[in-house]
Amino acid sequence: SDYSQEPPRHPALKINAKEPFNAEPPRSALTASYVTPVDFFYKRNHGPIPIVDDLERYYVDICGLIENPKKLYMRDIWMLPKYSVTATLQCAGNRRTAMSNTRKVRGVGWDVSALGNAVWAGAKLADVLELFGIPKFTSTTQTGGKHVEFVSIDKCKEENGGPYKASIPLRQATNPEADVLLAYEMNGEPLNRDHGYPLRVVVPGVIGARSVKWLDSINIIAEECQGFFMQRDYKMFPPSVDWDNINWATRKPQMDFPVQSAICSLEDVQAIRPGKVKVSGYAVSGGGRGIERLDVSIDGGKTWIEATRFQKPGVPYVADDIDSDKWAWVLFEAIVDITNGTEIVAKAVDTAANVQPEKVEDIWNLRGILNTSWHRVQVRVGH
Ligand code: MTE
Ligand code: MO
Repeated sequence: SDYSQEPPRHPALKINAKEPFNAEPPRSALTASYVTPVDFFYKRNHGPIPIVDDLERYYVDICGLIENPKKLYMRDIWMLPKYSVTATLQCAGNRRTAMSNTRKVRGVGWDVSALGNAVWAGAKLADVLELFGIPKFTSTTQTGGKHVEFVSIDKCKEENGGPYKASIPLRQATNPEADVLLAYEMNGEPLNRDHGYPLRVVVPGVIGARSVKWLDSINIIAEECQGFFMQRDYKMFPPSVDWDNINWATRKPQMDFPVQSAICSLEDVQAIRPGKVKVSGYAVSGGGRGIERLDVSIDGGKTWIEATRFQKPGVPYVADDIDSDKWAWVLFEAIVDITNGTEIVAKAVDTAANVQPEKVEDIWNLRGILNTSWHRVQVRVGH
């Protein structure tokens, strides 16, 4: 593969793998703002970054089980109503390094910053599909059935040099409320190359792997996508399954993200001065569920206090409120008094009362995905 034409990247990013390029921002930079600057947004790739240089000639093939397969040009997409959706994208491998530290897993190592919150803008996939005669979802018209496959331009070794691909159920794709976008903007600017220029899918509330970048075609299919990243990766297995007894067919591709949080104001082992310490970070859940509560402990999880939560400065965050961004993370903050070395812990509760699991061992899986265990940091006090 050819990595000679990669785009420039911010030098502050921590590089977890160089080719393909995988990098995340430092913790402190991650939660400095509600909307993550593009430069500091994690970059997760499986091959070289493709180059699309002629926007006039770029198109997406709409094909598969439809009456009139056709090319969709950028000008067709620009003609559709433009929607802005503030959504957090999180890699299923976020916090993998911590899972691997208890028992080795396979995959790129990530600290707690393999996620970011952006304002994505573009056309709704439901509007695009309607152009091709596929009606919008209403709860009585469709159950189960077909899938919508997204195929990229890039080439990756897991697909034997073929493109990255993934699918979502047609029900979700045609439901305007699911806010699935064909996005051409990120934070008010055209997408940059790293994040999918000129067009990517954004599937809010779902693991990042389904938000296919550099879109080449949209395929309406009868069964879910049979690609590597759907069938032999990004599936959650129990701790008893290892590489010698794995049967990929027994599990579904992971879609919604479970409830997650992490402390970003402190490193995993942090030296501090005694006194007031700021404990801040992010909390986010999948499926459009809000964050009901964020608990902080300064005694390793014996006792807890509630942190304050916010999205926009000055606007009180109310989980699942009409004015909150349902697909976006919530930032949290608690000021605590620390006199001696201890373990500080964060755990979130979403609006379905899902709680992060206490121990990473209980959710250990061979691919090291969905490490949503309580986030713990050790503080050492120096006088
Ligand atoms: N799309 C393509 N075409 N190729 C990829 O390697 N990686 C996926 C997804 N879409 C990927 C892709 C994964 S695993 C994640 S987590 C997100 O893109 C990362 O998006 P980002 O790099 O914009 O943060
Ligand atoms: Mo990912």
